[in-house]
Amino acid sequence: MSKTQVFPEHFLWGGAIAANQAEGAFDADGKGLSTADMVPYYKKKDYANLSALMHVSSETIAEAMKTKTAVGYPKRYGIDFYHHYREDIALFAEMGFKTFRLSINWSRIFPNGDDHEPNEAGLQFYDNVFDELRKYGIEPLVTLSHYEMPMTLVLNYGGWANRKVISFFVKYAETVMNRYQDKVKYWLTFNEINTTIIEPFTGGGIVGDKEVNLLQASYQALHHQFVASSLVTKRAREINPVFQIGCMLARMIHYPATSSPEDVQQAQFDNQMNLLHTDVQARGSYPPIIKRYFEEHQIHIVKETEDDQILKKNTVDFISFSYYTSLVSTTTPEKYGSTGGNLYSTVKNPNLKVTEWGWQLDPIGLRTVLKELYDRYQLPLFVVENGLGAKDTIEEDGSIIDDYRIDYFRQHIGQLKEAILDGVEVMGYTSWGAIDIISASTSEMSKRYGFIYVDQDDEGHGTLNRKKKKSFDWYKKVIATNGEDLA
Ligand code: BGP
Repeated sequence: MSKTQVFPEHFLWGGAIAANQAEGAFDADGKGLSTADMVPYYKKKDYANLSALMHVSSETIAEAMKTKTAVGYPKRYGIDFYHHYREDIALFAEMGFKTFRLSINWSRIFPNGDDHEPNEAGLQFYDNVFDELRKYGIEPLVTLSHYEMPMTLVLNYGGWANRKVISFFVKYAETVMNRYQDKVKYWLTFNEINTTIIEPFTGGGIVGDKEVNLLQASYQALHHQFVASSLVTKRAREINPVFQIGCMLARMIHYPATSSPEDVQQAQFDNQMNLLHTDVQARGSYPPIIKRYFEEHQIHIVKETEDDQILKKNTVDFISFSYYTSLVSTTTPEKYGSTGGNLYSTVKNPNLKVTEWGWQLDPIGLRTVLKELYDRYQLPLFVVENGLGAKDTIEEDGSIIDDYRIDYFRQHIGQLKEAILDGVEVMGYTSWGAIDIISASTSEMSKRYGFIYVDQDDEGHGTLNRKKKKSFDWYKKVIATNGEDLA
């Protein structure tokens, strides 16, 4: 290592996608319908109320279950990664990716979730993808659950609120971990597991209008996911001790709106309720604060006697998280305006600019989050989502000059570097949306994240042709210099 090298020798540079936002082929080769296939494209959008955009009611589900085509359901067609993966992976390899984060779509492997046997065609697809990645020496980073729960488990069992789903998930995880044990080393259990509380249908297959007490059902579902995640961690170590298992949190760091003790206390509480998830998965037990919160909200978690031991004995090897923006806490929200921010709204931070989608731009927040997570858990960290959703335009000469995206990454990778200099152990960095894909919250295509442009509009029209943006070569250079040259 030369004296100036800040990033570790084998730092895992790369990019990320999710099956439901990229693959398409929603009903191909035996795949069943997943929760993501229920989400229609809403023409009218309130960006300050993201969960409404992801919200799915019983009526929406009934309509979607009757609809046999992909028209109007962007997550059913994605960017057709299912048929383009060789071309796309070749582009990732051209950028020099060391790793590529993707999810396995649970409903491609067990179409109904409770099937006795897995769907061989689904298993074969991911064999092909992993073989393609390894052809270029790209290490897969696999998310087992990224908002792709089989709909049968929602309709017939009530989603994750039903404890039976634990066994179905463990069986799915065992199947793929056994199948790909020589091709995949890095595994994440639940993407942004805190989504189960923020958007219960997306995160936990809970249909809001079917639940008498949605908060109770959501925390019960979350408990089952914690147990499932721990059982999968246990099985992973039995299957192949080489495996590295990580949890995955949407780290929503909250700043106090003012130095008033009330605002500081509110921010501390909001941060504790977010870090609750990594507390359980990295420390092995619920934090003390949860007892009062559950009592005050009449939440009673039904546990089996062995649950606490399962959580305690099977904690993760590393902590991964998404970081896009920082949020603000206050006891007097009416004093401030509100804006969006990955998954839910927040009050405006007057010190920060916002993206076209109202997400606050806070690169320094990434350093703050990295230092705080490392202080709290002393486990290796992995930034598995960070990126800028923006409108890209194609110039006369066909080029796409996304300097704004380069700037976003330059600043955030710069703060990642600061955190490493601060002594934080970071395994890797996978930018969100290695390639333009369907937006999770809005189902838009126009909210573009990729280094690679995909010709498709919000209504699903386009050639699907891929085209390098200016940021493609910039990121290629960052990786080639192991993070030294961010110019
Ligand atoms: C996270 C999801 C990703 C990704 C990202 C960007 O919540 O884990 O799937 O979509 O958000 O959000 P969006 O696509 O809504 O802009």
